[in-house]
Amino acid sequence: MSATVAAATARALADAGIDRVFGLPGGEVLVLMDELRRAGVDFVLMRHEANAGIAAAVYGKLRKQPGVVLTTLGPGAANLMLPLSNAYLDQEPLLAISAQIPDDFPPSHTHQRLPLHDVYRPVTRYVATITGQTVGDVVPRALAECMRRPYGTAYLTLSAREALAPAVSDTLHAVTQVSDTYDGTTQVSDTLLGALRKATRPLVVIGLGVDPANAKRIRQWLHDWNLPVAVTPKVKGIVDETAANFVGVVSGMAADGLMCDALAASDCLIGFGLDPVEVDRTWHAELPIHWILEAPNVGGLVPPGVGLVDHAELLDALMAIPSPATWQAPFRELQQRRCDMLNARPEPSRDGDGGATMWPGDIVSALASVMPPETIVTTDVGSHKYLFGQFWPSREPETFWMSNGLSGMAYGLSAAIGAKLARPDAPVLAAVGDGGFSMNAQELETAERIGAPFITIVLEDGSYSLIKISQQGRKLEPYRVEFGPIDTVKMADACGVDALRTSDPDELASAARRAVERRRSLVIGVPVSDADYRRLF
Ligand SMILES: Cc1ncc(C[n+]2csc(CCOP(=O)(O)OP(=O)(O)O)c2C)c(N)n1
Repeated sequence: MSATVAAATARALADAGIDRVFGLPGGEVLVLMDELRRAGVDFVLMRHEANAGIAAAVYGKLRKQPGVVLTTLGPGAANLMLPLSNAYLDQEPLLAISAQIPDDFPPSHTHQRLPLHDVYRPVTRYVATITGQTVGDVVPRALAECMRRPYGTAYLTLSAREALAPAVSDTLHAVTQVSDTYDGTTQVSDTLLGALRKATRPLVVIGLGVDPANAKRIRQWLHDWNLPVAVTPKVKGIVDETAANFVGVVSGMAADGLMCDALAASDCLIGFGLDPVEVDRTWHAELPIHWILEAPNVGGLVPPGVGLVDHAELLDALMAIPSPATWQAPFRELQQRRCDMLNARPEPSRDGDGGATMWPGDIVSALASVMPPETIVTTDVGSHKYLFGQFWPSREPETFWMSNGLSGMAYGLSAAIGAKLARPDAPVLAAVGDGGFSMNAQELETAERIGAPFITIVLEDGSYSLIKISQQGRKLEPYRVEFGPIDTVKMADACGVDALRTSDPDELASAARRAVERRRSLVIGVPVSDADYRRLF
């Protein structure tokens, strides 16, 4: 007897090395869930499908395979828009599978029927229905499409009825990955050498299009040639940000004015894997950039006249020749001003209730002083993301995760769960605002239940402070950007997680150190003032 479609789907996922599927069930996916269990694929039960999709994508990207999220039809499937959009714009490999009404149900059966394929087609590169006829082809194809660079998304539906139908063949078709055609390395390195020979203020800007496997080569090349380097937020850690040649993080984080000055001051900008999907201004289209791309950028875009080049091959070729010129830290003064910003602590300020607040720079410095270099940091979206994005001193590749192509709130905590499952030995730290925390704090219970402990820092300012600051910047009336307090410590306590609140940097550092040593989850509420954030932007 041939296997059911559900069994063949589960087998295809297991055969592809998928060991965990994240999600939240409904009646229509129970058969598939059961087949996944039988195939040895764990189901990570979460509290919201959007959170499950985000955790899955981070888990997948860290494990060099697609993350998989499974939901029911209708409302569960509708909740997939955020994680699919995020993964699509942030180059994270994510396969979403949901149930759907069978195609041949009468048209009058409108209950929970949504045009899901049409809705998700624009944010995925592959959409298909799993049937007995297609299961052997569409599941491996969807997985392969997610892993084609830039990493992307796929969406499959499987009706509860079809799940029980026999699969026509258990033999799965192998899908060969589409390979990119590369330009000659020599041509690219000659052009680069020519440009660098004349440059007095070169700046290498590394972006999302680099493969973390090339981190060692990149570091070596930059070191050998003594080249100044900046990164975009999503590749923080590809170079050691405590190194002398590190200039800063470009594209919309704190100290952005300084970073834009650095870009404008450079006479030779090298966009190494630079993807404008992270850039919220237009300098990438206005300044002359030597693009060195290995794969197309999000949306399949490649700047006019630019060919693709194998980064590893190019870096090996560059390192074999001596630096074409010498540069004496041309951005030294700017680098100093960036450091000074973090330490420009004003008089201690008070929060709205007159309580003490902590200077945001001290939060970063206190945590950086105790967390080991392999710590994975995730952030949510808001002022705190700008702070950590610019100033967290990332030292190792793949240790910093934020939603930046989409910039969607409710990412940080879910991403921390995916990261901890993928890297159980690394400490994980989620930095979130009190607005974002209230969107998905319930996932703290998930983390406890599945044994994925991490530290959560909640920066409490009683507002959607980034939006408040934006209102102030446009000289608009303050309007509907402040909210009442929800007690962070009680929220954590309700989810079974230890918590404390402090405005003392030493107490913050020692609490974080203890949580790392004990391998326990801990939530730390830190009162901050949005006026302080403004000094950093
Ligand atoms: C899902 C989603 N909704 C709305 C926004 C717009 N937005 C960007 S930042 C922000 C404020 C976030 O507030 P909070 O989490 O408290 O962080 P803070 O800015 O105070 O650090 C909002 C509402 C968004 N990016 N994502």
